[in-house]
Amino acid sequence: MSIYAPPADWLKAPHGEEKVWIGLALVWCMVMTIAMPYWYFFGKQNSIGESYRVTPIAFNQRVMKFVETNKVGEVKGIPIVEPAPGGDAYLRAQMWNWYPVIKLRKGQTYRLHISSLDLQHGFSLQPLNMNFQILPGYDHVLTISPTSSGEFSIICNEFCGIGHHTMTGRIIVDE
Ligand SMILES: [Cu+2]
Repeated sequence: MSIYAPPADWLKAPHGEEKVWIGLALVWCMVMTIAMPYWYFFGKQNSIGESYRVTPIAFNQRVMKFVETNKVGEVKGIPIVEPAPGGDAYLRAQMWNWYPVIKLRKGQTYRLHISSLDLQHGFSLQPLNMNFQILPGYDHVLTISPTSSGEFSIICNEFCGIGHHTMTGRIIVDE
């Protein structure tokens, strides 16, 4: 409730340039509405993946087991973990790191499980521009087959607090 009533003629129908801007916005909305499914089916855009409910505690246990059984090295105290071709890999997001470093082989297929232990993070694989929302309570499963080798950086692209900018990880793809 306002302190005093607005003048009776405060609401006027759109006119002149206003109409043009509303029209442009409407046309753009329609273009984007069609473009989104188009990109999904024909544009080789991001997979929507699969997702399952999982508690942060249970997901963390799977990550630890994955690291324990598949560790092949270490970089700056973070384990490098290589899943079996065709197997499952686990990546954990939490303020403010990605754990562990995952090592894959080019041309092989893996199921990459990603979840968060605390709040929402954004998985962004560079320089490929693959982006996924990572939420606590959900196991996001991406079926991936690396098509090029090298080192790929993971950055968090959802602001997640004071250390957000330091939240980086790595995926290594061998020939
Ligand atoms: Cu984050």
